[in-house]
Amino acid sequence: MAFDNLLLERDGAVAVVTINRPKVLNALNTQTLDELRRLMLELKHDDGVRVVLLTGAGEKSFVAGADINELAVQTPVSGREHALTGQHVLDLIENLGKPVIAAINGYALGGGCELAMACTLRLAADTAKLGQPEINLGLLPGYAGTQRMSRLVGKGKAMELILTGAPIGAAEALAIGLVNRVVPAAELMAEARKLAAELAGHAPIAMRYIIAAINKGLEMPFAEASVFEATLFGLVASTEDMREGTKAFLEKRKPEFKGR
Ligand code: CO8
Repeated sequence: MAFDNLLLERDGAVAVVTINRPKVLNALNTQTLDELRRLMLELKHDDGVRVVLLTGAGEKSFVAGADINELAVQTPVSGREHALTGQHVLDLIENLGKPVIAAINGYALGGGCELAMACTLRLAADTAKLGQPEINLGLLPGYAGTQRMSRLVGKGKAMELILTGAPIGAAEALAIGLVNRVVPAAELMAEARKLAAELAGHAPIAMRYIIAAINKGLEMPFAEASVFEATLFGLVASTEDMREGTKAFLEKRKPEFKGR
């Protein structure tokens, strides 16, 4: 599959995807969103890929938002379609069934912050800046950022970040739970690859069900979510990987998971 605005590198079971429009700080135009949709679908169904790492090209930016050139000429109908398309792509990433790690190498603003929030885990360079500046354009987040932000950092902080539009630094993002870890900028990709390789060694089916249990379970009443968790627990008990994991523990050796 050829892409104009994405780079793909395979590093063992890790797929490294780079959004590559550095001249516009990797802003997401319609074409890039569509390329992301197609590539993520491919990676979802590729059993050789156990973890996806997502970053932005260049030193300055992860993704500086939706492409404002397109927003400036949107109509009510195209705006709605654009928002729905973005939401669909981010849902796909959130529920890919394998961890997607965002390596936030600079600005993650607007749609870029929303994209990072749809990822399973977020590592940020200490130089990163995150925020939802849509209000400054007379807009609001349209890729479900109002919802993911409130769920990640709580309603009060979400209101503050989205109503003021003011970006925050990596240290504050860590303090409020918007990112999982902050590392020196020069070490970001090495740390992200290390985490990705660690997760790639885990049992893929168990990871898929953990992601489903948390993502889907959070949208259910607690009692139903607990039953859902128990069902996934029962399913995972049928896997070769469960037998390998428990056997390896008892034999005091490292397990080798096959995704079966
Ligand atoms: N879209 C298009 N171009 C962009 C964007 C963007 N989001 N961000 C930066 N660029 C371009 C600049 O226009 C500039 O282009 P040029 O060199 O041709 O002038 C180039 O990238 C470099 O940017 P700057 O010169 O501005 O770089 P600075 O270091 O001075 O500033 C900033 C960096 C602070 C990141 C600044 O570029 C900025 O504020 N960018 C816009 C950030 C923003 O507002 N993002 C939110 C966009 S709205 C959004 O994401 C909505 C998502 C939901 C949409 C729902 C569907 C309708």
